Formats: sequence, C-alpha cells, structure tokens
Amino acid sequence: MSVDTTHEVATAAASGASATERFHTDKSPFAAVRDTPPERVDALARKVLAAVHATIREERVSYDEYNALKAWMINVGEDGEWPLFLDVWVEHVVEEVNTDHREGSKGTIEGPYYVPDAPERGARGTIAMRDGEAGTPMLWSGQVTSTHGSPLGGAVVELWHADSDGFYSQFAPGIPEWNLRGTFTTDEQGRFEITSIRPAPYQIPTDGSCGKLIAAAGWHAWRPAHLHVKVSAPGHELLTAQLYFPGDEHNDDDIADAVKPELMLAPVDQPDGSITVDYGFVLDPVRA
Ligand code: MBD
Ligand code: FE
Repeated sequence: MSVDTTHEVATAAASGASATERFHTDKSPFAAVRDTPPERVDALARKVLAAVHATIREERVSYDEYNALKAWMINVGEDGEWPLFLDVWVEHVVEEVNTDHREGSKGTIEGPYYVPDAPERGARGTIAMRDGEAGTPMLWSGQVTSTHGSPLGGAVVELWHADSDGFYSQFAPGIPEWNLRGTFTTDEQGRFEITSIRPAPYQIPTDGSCGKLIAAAGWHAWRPAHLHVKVSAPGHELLTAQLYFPGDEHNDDDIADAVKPELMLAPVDQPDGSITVDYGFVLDPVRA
C-alpha cells in the first residue's frame, strides 16, 4: 500500500512554524521596529486600540468573548500562524496604500511563503520540479519593460507557487527544498520563458487557529489557484504580484482579498494537453 505522506503530515503547526521561522531569519523587520519614531508608534498604537475599544462598546463584548479572544490569540502564536493571519486578512490594505502611486503593472500581496535565492534558470528554463511532477504543464512567456517603454534586460523574475495538491515547498513536509521555486533573468529584449505546471487552489490549513476562526465565523478557507512573482530591475520599484486563472471558483471570493482583474491570465490550451500563457510586467522607475 502506498502512503501519501504529504497529505498525512501537512499540518497547520508544521507550515505555520516554518512561516514564523522564515520571518525570524529575516532581520530587516526588526530594524524597522527600532527605526520607527516614538510619535509614529504612539499614533498607530492609539488608533488600533481605539478601534478595538469602539468595537467592544458597540458590541458590548462579554467576558466570555474577551477570554475566547485571549485564548485564540495565544494559540495563533503557538501554531506559528501570525504570518498566515496577517497576510490573509491585513496585508492587502498595506499593499494598496503602498502601491497606489504606480503607473506600471498592478501588484498584490506577497503572502507567507516567499523564500529568496531560489535556483537561477536564466531567461529560458524549467523551474525545479520532481520527476513526473503532477499537474498540467505550463509554458509562460513574457517581457519586462519600464513605464518609459524600454525593455529591461537583466530584470529578475522570481516565481514560486503551490504544486497540484496546493502545497508549497519548505512549508509542507516531504517536498524537495526548491520545488516549484525559481529565479529567471530576462534577455536583452527583456524577455523570459518559463516552463512549470499549473498550481491547484490553496486551502488555509483547517486544523490551526486561522482554520478555527474560519469555521467559527462560517467563512470558507480558499484562495484561488495562483502564481506568485517578484519582478525587479535596477532603478525600478520591486513589483510583487500574483497571477490567476480564469474560471477558478474562488476568483471572486478570495479569503485573502488579493485578486485584481489586471492579474488574470489568458491561458491557451494546446493539443498536447499543456497550456501556454503570455503575461509581461511594466515596472515603475524609482521616484526621484
Ligand atoms: C497563500 O498561498 C497565500 O498566497 C496567501 C496570501 C496566504 C496563504 C497562503
Ligand atoms: Fe500563495
């Protein structure tokens, strides 16, 4: 009998702990804490607390409800699910206010599963995958240009996405380290061509604290299938985006509110059963 170990041990605690661990190894967030002036911390902390106080008064929150919140918040930390919670329910507004000046391509949230320094594959190549990786083969071609119109040769396209079961390498067990993660560098015309597979929709782990909130509130736990990218070039703003597939049943009710019409792919079915997609990026020069 064959045992599907990926499904058996892909627990919320395992993927949450990996996401928390990853955030700890990146020291830049801690520098930001130190460098934020006290006036700013004071203003933000007061506003958030005032919004909490207003909700308690308006809803006349009981002690049972207050203690349920306390227990739940303790569990989110124990599960390592703060990165998941924040990226699913908060990040989309941070992304909105920080990119609303841009004239180039739309972006969206990064989410909890980015890992830097994925294997380099040049301008044309196949992302790291297992022998016989399940899923529909996908050939993606595109070009990176600047809002001035010039092609950006040497631009870097970092791609990461879930497998055909909805699992990410380094956050679900039993998957090779760099599976479905790759770095591509555009040619002189700014062009790239990536071979990968079409990912499956992603379900928030149901056995952790975020899953408990979803169940308790009667929400659903799904994100539509998506490709994550970071696109960068010297002198240009880093673009973090996700691309989606038309017809996914959760494109209109993404739990993370990260779908935009500009991020929709137009896949073309090929006679051999694979799909091709053509999607490029326009980067904004860094503001003077
Ligand atoms: C994901 O794959 C994701 O992209 C986000 C934003 C949240 C949880 C899982
Ligand atoms: Fe994702």
